[in-house]
Amino acid sequence: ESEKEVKYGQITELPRQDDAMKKWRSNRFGQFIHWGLYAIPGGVWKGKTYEYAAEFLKSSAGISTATWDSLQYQFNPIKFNAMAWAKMAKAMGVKYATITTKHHEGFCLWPSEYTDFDIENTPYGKDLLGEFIEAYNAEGIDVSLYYSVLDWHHPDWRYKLNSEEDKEAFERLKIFTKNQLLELLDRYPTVKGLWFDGTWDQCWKDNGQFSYELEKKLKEKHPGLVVNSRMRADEYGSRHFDSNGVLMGDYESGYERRLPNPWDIEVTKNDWECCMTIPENQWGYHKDWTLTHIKTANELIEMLVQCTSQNGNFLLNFGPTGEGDFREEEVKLAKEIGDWMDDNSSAIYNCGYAGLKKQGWGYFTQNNDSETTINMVVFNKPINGKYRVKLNKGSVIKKAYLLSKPDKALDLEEISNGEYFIEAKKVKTKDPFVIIIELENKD
Ligand code: JFZ
Repeated sequence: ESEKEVKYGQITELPRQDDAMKKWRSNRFGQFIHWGLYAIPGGVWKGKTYEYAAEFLKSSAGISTATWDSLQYQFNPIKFNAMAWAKMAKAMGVKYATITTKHHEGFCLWPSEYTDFDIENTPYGKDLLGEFIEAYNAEGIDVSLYYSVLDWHHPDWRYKLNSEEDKEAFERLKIFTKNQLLELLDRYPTVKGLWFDGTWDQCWKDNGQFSYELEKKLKEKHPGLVVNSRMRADEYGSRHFDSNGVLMGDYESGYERRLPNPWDIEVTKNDWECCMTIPENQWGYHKDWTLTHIKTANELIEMLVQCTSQNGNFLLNFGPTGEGDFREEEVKLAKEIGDWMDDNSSAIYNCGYAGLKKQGWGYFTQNNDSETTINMVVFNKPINGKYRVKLNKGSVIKKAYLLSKPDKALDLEEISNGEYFIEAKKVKTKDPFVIIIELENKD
């Protein structure tokens, strides 16, 4: 196959091996925060509930920009306590957080020099984003910033450029976008990454050179910066991956509310991140969570483990209320996940693909710094109480035990060369648990 010449494709050779990227990779578990004016109506407008994603209410309910924008004068999250949020995140076990600095509505959570549609011009008035970053960093949590290029508020935003006037408007929008991003990096120098969204517009796809130059500029200003593939298009309009299939940005961010096939090995070759909602499709706060299935802690933990087993990160979304606290359901899930992480996070942090064939009982993970210790995270107990493991050629199991009972060796049965049953019939827990196997090379 003939390769296309791509000028505005990948910038950094992947997978990145610098310290900032290694840290990003070792974090594995992150908290996504979607917070903006949409948290005030919470999916309900004039007594009517709109089932579609709450952060899209303006469009679902056909609300004019002027009316929507006036919500700014109601934004007053009196219950917001950045330190309490950070403590909750830390207790849940996340190592990073990504927060919406500006979603599609265009409202900015920081006092921006480039617009009045920002936190400064609300009853709250203070630099909310700054408080958030400071508190999370104080708990040892890395912060990345979500930024939507698509902007329903900005007069220069258009989906497609149909006229000279549109082109001029887009030139101004490019300057605005660049200014705001540089402003964010200037104001918040501890930021680790940028998470771009709203980049599916025709104008963005038609301007691959711009996103290329922007990625370059942002990285020059902020060494180590990690950006998602969603930021980018090449000069032919290919998104995420360039026209030759080469990943752009630093990691693949196309796994949105979905996971790869758990047996897929190709996906382990790139860095990637899955972002996930707790209900079916609500990112911003929605008042009514009875509309769809609400994922349980164990379902979410399984997603986190699966991502880890395939070298991916898991970014779990929370949608705080307009008052600035978290709904009960989110608080409870955070606690349940945190309790599990307290005992089992050694199978998550700094772990990745173990190089073994996935089995039906769950997922293998392996710490990046260990060659011989492998975690088996169990979600389905086999009826016979025996856990199948097939090793790669040349290695044998020296020992197997439960993470919770390291002193008690589990019985091993070698079925055939390199293929074993590990017996763990007496495990009573109803929650996912971890079996550790220690390997030895035969030669
Ligand atoms: C976008 C936003 O529209 C949404 O509100 C939320 O912020 C989410 C994280 O990102 O939604 C998307 C983005 C990408 C896809 C689908 C929905 N996609 O790639 O399929």
